[in-house]
Amino acid sequence: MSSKSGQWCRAADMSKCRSCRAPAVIDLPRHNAHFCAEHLEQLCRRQFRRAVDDFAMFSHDDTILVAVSGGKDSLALWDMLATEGYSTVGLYIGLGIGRYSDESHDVVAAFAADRGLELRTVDLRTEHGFDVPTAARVTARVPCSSCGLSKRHIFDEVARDGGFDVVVTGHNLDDEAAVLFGNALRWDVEYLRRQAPVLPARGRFPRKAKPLVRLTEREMAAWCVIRGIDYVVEECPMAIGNRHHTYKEALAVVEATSPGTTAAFYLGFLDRMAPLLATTADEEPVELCRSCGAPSGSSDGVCAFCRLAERASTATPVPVEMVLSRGARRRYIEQWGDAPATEGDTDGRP
Ligand code: Q46
Ligand code: ZN
Ligand code: ZN
Repeated sequence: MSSKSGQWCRAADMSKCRSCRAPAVIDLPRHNAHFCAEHLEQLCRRQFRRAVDDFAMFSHDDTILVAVSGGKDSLALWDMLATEGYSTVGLYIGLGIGRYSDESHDVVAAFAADRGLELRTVDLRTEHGFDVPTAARVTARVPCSSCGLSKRHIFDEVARDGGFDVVVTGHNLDDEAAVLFGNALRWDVEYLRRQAPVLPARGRFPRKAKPLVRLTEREMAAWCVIRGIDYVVEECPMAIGNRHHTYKEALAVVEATSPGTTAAFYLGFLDRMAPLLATTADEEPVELCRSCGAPSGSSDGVCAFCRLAERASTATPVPVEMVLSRGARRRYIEQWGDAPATEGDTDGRP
């Protein structure tokens, strides 16, 4: 199911690279230019370095934990970091999202083995007794809610236990612009305030950084093709129909008629709005979880992840097909093959 996509290459046949006049492989309307493979790679590296430097994300002395999902962004990020000489270890979290998760793990493991990179894997079901579909059913909330909570908890825990200086994720410009759009639509000031490309370490929470914030989804897909990176093209089946998706699509409509709007929206926010929202550093919750030792911030002394694990690990495992809406399940079966017998159509998100 994984493959290198050719869809990124929509350069006009006779177009020339802006830098060297060789035949172009990609057009980038936001730069009003075409690029050959070599100069696209240079552009991506420049944007990556600029983000790392501008936001003081990390240095070559730091040990970096790279959250890898098997998608193009996180693998491109790991490739960039490794080829720029940073000290990295990959972290893959097995979320238990059916064949999508199985395939993602295989792709990440092959990427690491081919390049001699160290990969750590944490499997939710094996190590914490539950998976994302089961958590979604038990909590009766959208799957991304317990998934996000679990991923954040495990990133923090592995970084803390392993003595890593920073956790990096592959969020790109389109992702961050879509999140910003959603936060602005709700005027969620607290989320807006924390929407920074780097969050400093706070007590037992490690530093977090997003080095791809100046690069788009399409640029990252092109990077993977140029660099020979095999990645999982299919999206997480549980992403279908979520709000993040809708915001991305809305921005894509604007971007199509007015190239560069997405970058101006997000980078302008960082430049002009974020400084106005900045306040003093967040206080770390004083209470530590009595189950896992992580900062809990809750009065009963148990963190949200441990509360979730306690509930979900005693429930009967639920296969992913049973928590997808009818449309998402149809797509899942088209992409990943027929589903086992299910208990009926949930026809809607849990
Ligand atoms: S993996 Fe998890 Fe994403 Fe799938 S369930 Fe939602 S949050 S969409 S990045
Ligand atoms: Zn060129
Ligand atoms: Zn805990």
